[in-house]
Amino acid sequence: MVINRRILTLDEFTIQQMRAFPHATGELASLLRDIGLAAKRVNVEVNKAGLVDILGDAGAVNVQGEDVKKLDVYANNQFMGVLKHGISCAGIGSEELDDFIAFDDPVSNNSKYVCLFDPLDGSGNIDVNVSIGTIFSVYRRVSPLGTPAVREDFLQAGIHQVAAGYIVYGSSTMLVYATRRGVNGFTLDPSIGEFSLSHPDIKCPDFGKIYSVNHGNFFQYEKSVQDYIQQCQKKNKDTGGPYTQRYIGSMVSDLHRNLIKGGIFMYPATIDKPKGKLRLLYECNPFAFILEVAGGKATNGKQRVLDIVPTELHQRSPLFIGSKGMMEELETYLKA
Ligand code: AHM
Ligand code: MG
Repeated sequence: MVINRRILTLDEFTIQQMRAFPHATGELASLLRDIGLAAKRVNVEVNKAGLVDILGDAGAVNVQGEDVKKLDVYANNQFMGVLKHGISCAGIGSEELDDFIAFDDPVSNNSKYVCLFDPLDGSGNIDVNVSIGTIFSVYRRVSPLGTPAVREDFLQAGIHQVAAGYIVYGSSTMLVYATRRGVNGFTLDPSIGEFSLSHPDIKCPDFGKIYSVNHGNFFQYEKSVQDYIQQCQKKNKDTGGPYTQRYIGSMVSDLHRNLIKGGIFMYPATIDKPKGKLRLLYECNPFAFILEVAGGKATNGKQRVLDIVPTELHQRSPLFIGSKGMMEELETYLKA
């Protein structure tokens, strides 16, 4: 059997990254390894979702009044479990939990990071075999080492993220993560059960041809957003329009595609949801960080997403995110 030693696994890559930082403690590498492990476990369950009695609602309603799917609960427990038993995370916040959890044991209290995640985003799509994903973000805690994590550790502006990433359970399973140094994508190689570096140093093209938005809500959007959407549909030799509309309804898949191919994704405020639908801490901030590191932009329509100082864990925000050139075009409409 020929082993391709040029392809690095996730662990090899994160350890190699540490070589550039002689003072690195390895905590972030260890945290990413824990997340990779939980992702592999969730992947196994997602793949057999059609076979076992794991489909359907778990019978509970989460803090945001939405049905909780069984796989959401499973994924939440997996990510929480690896982080709790690891050595790098002082506590977590999750879309599926009412409040943050400080792990509060001697090792966790001496860990410098906290982690926020949406364990299974797009879970309304599970029953119909459409790609879903996990989103995570990592912050350095602001509370003193040696003490349990506190709310302020989680309520930091997105600009303070140390790392952010996602796992897309798609036609193949991929883990993509960003640090300030770059965005890298790893595809799960089922033959060895390892995430292997397949998409090094991802850059989001400045322009693309895709716009992603829920058209069903069109008449609920502000006029400026409606005008921009109509512009996307018009012939325009300067922008390359008309653009192509692609909307899976699974943010991780929609944004993964647009990150690679170039494009713009919008979840604007609507009359029914004046604050938007997506959660600032679990969905908007991690993707805003990833896209910005990759060369793109993200705003809530008024300000840069990463500058928003959150006041609540489950806060929602409108989101406009994507290729830099397309975002600048959109901004001319939003300003008008
Ligand atoms: P969820 O966290 O409950 O799964 O909801 C988030 C999802 C995103 O993945 C997706 O972009 C959006 O909801 C789709 O919402 P809509 O069906 O309103 O267009
Ligand atoms: Mg979600």
